[in-house]
Amino acid sequence: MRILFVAITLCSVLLIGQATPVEDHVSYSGVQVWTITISSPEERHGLSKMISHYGLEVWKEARSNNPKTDLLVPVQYQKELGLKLMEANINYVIKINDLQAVIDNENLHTKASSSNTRSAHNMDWTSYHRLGDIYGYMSYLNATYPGLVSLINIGSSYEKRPLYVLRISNSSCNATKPAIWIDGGIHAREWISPAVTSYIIQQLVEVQANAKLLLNVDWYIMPVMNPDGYEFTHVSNRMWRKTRSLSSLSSCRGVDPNRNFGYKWGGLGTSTNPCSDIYKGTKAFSEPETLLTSNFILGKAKQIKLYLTIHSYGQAALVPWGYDVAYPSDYADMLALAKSAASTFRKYKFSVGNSAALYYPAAGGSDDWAKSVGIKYSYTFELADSGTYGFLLPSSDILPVAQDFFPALDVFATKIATLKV
Ligand code: 0X9
Ligand code: ZN
Repeated sequence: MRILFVAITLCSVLLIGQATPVEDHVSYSGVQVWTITISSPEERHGLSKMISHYGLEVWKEARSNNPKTDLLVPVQYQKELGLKLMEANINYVIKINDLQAVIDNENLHTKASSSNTRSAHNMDWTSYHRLGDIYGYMSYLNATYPGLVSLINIGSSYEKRPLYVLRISNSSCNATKPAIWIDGGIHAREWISPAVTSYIIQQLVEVQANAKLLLNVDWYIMPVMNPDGYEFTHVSNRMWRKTRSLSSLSSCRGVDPNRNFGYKWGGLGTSTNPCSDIYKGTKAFSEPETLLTSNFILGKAKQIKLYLTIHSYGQAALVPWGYDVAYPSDYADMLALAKSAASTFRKYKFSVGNSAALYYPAAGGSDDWAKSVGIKYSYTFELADSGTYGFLLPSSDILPVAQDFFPALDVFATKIATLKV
């Protein structure tokens, strides 16, 4: 009896220990995604009042050429908000009935990393992978193709994860050819971005038919710029967007890395509230992720002629400036190249245009910063989809999205090859 009592006491101590992790797993059970269509400035005003009244999380804002807003509606507000929208004559549809169910179905084909101990890496493009698999694949390529690939550790994230850039080049000398930079995973929850960016790496390094893309151009590819946020979306909160830095002002964590770059920092479409998803941080480049990445790019700014950052969702190629509806003097060149790249897409149709006009003004973005330091061609690509699953694109869509995107790189490489370093 006494032994049993001790055993029960011990068990409960262990259980209590397990049940109080620092930050719990966030469940989205019953949370819905509504798409709301506004048809007048009055309706827009009414909707933004409702959003702030209920503190709703917006996935996508209505913009000039697209009057639709996607937002998350927790169970407790669904009835009341539905009535309010009906009273205000605002149209809405329930896009996702139970967000947690979609999250649970998103990545069904994941194989346990350890189940594949005999192969050299765990990467594939039929499931979304943890950071360890993506980094494991980059190390594998580095070891397997020493003449083609170099793995560059540019420093550490806030939580001390390495920040890796892969250089792909068939020339032994540094910086003789013009180069293309591609990054993914600035926003943690946009899983299709590291998936497509790592697919691009695979195609450039491992597919002989793509060797022509390396003839006149070097590539710098960083598939996960925000590794702390990315891991957090896998283990705790699937909808996390920001970095994971602690704030001295608040118990809310993280900075929006795409509001933290040092051009027009703190302007339109940014927040001073550490709890906001578009929090700009305490200063430009307050985050190690943005600071180290920007310093690396600056060190190669003469060589890098194209800056490409991969996000989701919305199927759009966004051309700077994004801090406001404003146009660089060579905007026509920038637009023409983006259009010709996007014209290669067969399955997913993209809109191409000025970032602030097509989406919304948002200052401190990486694309604007890259343009501001003299990289002539700088773009944000927002991959699929256009709103059905939003950030929760099923893993069976990775290959179709990646394969549709890849041919655009031929257009980019052809153009960049003509530019002098
Ligand atoms: O808001 C953003 O950071 C980007 N959209 S996302 O849905 N992936 O979050 C768009 C950024 C466009 N670029 C700038 N505004 N500079
Ligand atoms: Zn994004």
